[in-house]
Amino acid sequence: MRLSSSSIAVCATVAGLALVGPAHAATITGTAASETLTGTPGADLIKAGAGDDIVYARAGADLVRGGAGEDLLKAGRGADHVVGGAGADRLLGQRGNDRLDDAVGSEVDVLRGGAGADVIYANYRDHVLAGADDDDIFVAYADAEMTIDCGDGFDRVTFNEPIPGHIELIGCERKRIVSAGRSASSH
Ligand SMILES: [Ca+2]
Ligand SMILES: [Ca+2]
Ligand SMILES: [Ca+2]
Repeated sequence: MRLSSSSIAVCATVAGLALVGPAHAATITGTAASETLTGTPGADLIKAGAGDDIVYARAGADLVRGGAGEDLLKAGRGADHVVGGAGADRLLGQRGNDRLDDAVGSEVDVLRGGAGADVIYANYRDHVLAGADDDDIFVAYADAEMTIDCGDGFDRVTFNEPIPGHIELIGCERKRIVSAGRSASSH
């Protein structure tokens, strides 16, 4: 997509009126079909919609929403926010301090933070690979065969229920359990 100065001005004006959030370099909205969407070097808002989509957000602090379907979401450089939505998704934060969200549904998602201090929300049997640097991982309702590889750095994992015995934790420096009315920590 080619960016014109007028499209940037329109986006900035809308964001200014709403007084929320940054202006987006581009807003890219997919269809219900499976498709490949590519962002700009700036901070984009990309909504893939239904279908099994592939998204390349490229550089910039992007917000990527996979929607329904089994999506592959590659956030590129920059501090990105990636939301998988329904379906067994693969979320790749890549470089930058990213936030990866896929703690919905019972599909097996793969969340890979990459370089940078990432914040990752997962659940069920998801596979989390936090990567380098200090990461924060939040787990809602872990189930059998969940694996969390915290990688390098001082990483913290917070569970909102007791950790099932069969969950695999690799290189996670701090584990914290927060359940209704009480909390416990281990190092
Ligand atoms: Ca789509
Ligand atoms: Ca971008
Ligand atoms: Ca999805």
